[in-house]
Amino acid sequence: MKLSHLILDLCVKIGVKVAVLCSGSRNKFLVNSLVQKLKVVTVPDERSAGFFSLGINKTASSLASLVCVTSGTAVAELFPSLLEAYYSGTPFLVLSADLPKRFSGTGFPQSINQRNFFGEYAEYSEIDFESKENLVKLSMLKPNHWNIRYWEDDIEIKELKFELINQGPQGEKSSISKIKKPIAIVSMLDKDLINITVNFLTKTKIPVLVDPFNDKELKSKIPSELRLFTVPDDFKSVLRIGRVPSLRIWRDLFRKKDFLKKQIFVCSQDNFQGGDRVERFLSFSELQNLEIDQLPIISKFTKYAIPQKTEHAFMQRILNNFAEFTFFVGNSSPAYTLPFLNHYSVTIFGNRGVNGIDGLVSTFAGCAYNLPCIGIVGDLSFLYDLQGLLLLKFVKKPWILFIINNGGGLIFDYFNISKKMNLKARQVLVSPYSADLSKIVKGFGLSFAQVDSERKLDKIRPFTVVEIIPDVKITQRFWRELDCR
Ligand SMILES: Cc1ncc(C[n+]2csc(CCOP(=O)(O)OP(=O)(O)O)c2C)c(N)n1
Repeated sequence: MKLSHLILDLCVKIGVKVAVLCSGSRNKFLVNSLVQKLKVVTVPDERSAGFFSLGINKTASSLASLVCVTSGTAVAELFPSLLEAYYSGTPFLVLSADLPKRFSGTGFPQSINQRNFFGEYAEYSEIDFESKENLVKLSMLKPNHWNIRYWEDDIEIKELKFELINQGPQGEKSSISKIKKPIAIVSMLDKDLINITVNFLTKTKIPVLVDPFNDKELKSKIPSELRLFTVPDDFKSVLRIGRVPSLRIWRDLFRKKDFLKKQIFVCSQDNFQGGDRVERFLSFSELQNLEIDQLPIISKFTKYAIPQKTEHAFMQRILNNFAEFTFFVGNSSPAYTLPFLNHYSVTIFGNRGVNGIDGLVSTFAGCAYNLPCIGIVGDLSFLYDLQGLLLLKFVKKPWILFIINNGGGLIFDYFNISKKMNLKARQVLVSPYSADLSKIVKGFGLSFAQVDSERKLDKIRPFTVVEIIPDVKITQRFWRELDCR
């Protein structure tokens, strides 16, 4: 059988359904085969393609798609999305075409050294038409890079050996039976861990900070009387359950001087500590027998009214109006705003592995390719990833993309901390720009709308890119009232 057919048959066998393709001359044999076996989405920019595939796999919770690229810088362009996949535990597979080994490092046109290109961030397999034995490895714990060496032609090959790796290094485990005055922070969990976690929290009544980037099944099952909105003063330990929290509160804990005295326990499906302290890892089965020594007092949460025309007000209205959709919320202000909203009845995805503002439109398009989806991103994030608009053309499921246009990276000027910066620094930090978002969107052949009041959101229908114009001054005042950094 031809090498490329063997590879693609294997991809189908492991559950891949979609190929996100960035064409080139060197990967043409793979293309020849993948068009026969998978649904194909094409985009010229590999960076965007990687994020699109990430979005598909994120919402599918499986390796539902792969990215196929040619050689050279094409491979390097995948680094950002691959890093995000690594840190967020999202399945990911790169098929790259390469030259015979003897060309590596010679400076031959459109070639780089692709061997183990992603280093520790990917499981590397080399498939070489000149080799008698080719072993393909698939890790369920980190991204996968299959580098395929061709020369002039696809070749006949008898077999590809395959190995599944699903046992990774485990974090330091210790048997703990009791924890003192804990608060819990619950972040993204795999589906099969939701009930264990909810039962544990309900039984032990530990007050819990719920990360908004979570499945609605988990969020809605956590009893509302246990939900924390701020951190109480009298806790002695933190039990972090799920992936590394995206909540700002998690980062801020490490800035508190007395936090050094607190104990941190981690119960997660991955092995990331999520901070600079030595932590103890618990398994989900250990959770069942954990005894709690006193609970902290749940701090009274003063209910605040969200002022109109703030980014918070727009986002709350979107969450309410489109509750039957899945959400993809971008990094920076949109992600920071979520914990201050009522987000408990919707599933929210994000790129919270490395919190980049790159690739957000493409990831959103990937999410929407799988599920009806609402996206909310900042204006700089939007401009960063215009290729994502090309991908939205492939999306048949209903989607709406909201861009919060506050005139740049306003996150750097919203919080109290910006008062410490001089005026010139504050001006350049926000990266001022001039661009007409309406013309950009229409140029891609997509419908566009602009809203400057929450009420106007009620008229918005799917398949539209919507520019939101919040009141920046009121939003800034509100952030500062909330006493955010
Ligand atoms: C790839 C990448 N580059 C730079 C940053 C640093 N960064 C964080 S937030 C931000 C500004 C984002 O602006 P925008 O998308 O408009 O959001 P908002 O102003 O609403 O917060 C930048 C540049 C980042 N997170 N990721």
